[in-house]
Amino acid sequence: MKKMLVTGGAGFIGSHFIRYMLSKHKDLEIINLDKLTYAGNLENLKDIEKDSRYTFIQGDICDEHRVNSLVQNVNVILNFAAESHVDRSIGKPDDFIKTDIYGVFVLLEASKKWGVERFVQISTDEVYGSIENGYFKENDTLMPSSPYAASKAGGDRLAYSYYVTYGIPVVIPRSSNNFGPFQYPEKIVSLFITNALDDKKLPIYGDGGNVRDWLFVRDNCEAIEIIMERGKEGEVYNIGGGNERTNLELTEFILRMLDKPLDLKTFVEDRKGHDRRYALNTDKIKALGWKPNHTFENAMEETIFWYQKNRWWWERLKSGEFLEYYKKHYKQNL
Ligand code: NAD
Ligand code: TDX
Repeated sequence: MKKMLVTGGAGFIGSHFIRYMLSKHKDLEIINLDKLTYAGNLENLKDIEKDSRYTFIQGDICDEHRVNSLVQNVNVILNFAAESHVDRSIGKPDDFIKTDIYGVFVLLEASKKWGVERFVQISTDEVYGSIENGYFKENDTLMPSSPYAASKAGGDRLAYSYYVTYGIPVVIPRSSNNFGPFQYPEKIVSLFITNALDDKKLPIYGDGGNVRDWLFVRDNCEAIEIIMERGKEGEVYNIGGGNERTNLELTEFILRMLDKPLDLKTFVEDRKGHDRRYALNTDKIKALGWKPNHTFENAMEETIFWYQKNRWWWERLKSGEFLEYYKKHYKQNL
């Protein structure tokens, strides 16, 4: 029986990955180690919390003792745990450096001590920085432009160095922007859908011409599994949905789908160091047999429908800590 340690499994992508793996494989045990920061939410996994193959442990990936006690009993590690929001990293980078770099170091050291069959370090397209034209390939130069992206680049390359130096069987998926159910409502898709549902303004940074390549979260989970199973040790794999949209196009798409007035959109001060465009060449992961199974339109429709039907999930999150952060972050009164 395969035993996996999934870190950050109470967050957005990690929770989808755990659900996906448990539904696909019978002979699997998953331990979810999550600190439960503001972004960690056990309600994301309510449907599987009683599954005997699943164990949740609250803890920090920077905690060497906790990590070692778990790593000695697993075959595979998937590190999803991270501080993940660019805007928060601009305001206060401290926790990004701790979790996204030092936390990776603690996990790698434990892997070196106890041995693992696979170490999957979840990275991001943001490590490349911005590209005006063309597509980034896996061996292109990394030019991260936010403290978030730089800390992720640190974790990504640290994992690689443990492959080169100590032979740790590392693989590194770098995916584009994910969207789907259970995404903390601070990221553009979940924030804008939930704001629109409440007839609140949708704050577009700058001129709205920044481009992101949208990937449905379940397609990402399938790609991560393929990379874990078939990826070559020490290698990076880009994962992109092939759905480039400007933020303005995305915003208007959401408003139209919800039959809401287009004047809910409002232009606000630009993000500092705002990357103009992310775009990935995905030939390498496609050569492993992956392709996205969802169209942008169908996946977005499913996502919007989910937020419409699950107010219980996001209404609580948009009060308390979120409201404080939101008021501080947006100088404009939206
Ligand atoms: P998220 O913010 O929704 O979840 C992060 C999870 O990590 C939370 O459950 C949080 O409690 C946990 N966590 C944070 N610090 C921790 C620590 N020190 N120890 C243990 N747990 C900790 O993030 P997400 O959007 O699900 O992203 C997951 C991973 O995928 C991250 O590594 C992120 O960099 C990467 N990624 C995300 C996207 C995206 O579009 N969301 C795209 C590419 C890559
Ligand atoms: O209110 C907003 N208004 C706005 O115009 C927010 C929250 C965002 N934006 C813009 C900024 C970006 O151009 O929308 C775009 C997407 O922003 P985010 O949802 O914050 O995502 P991004 O910064 O692109 O990073 C995401 O994708 C890569 C994830 O948060 C990262 O964890 C991942 O690595």
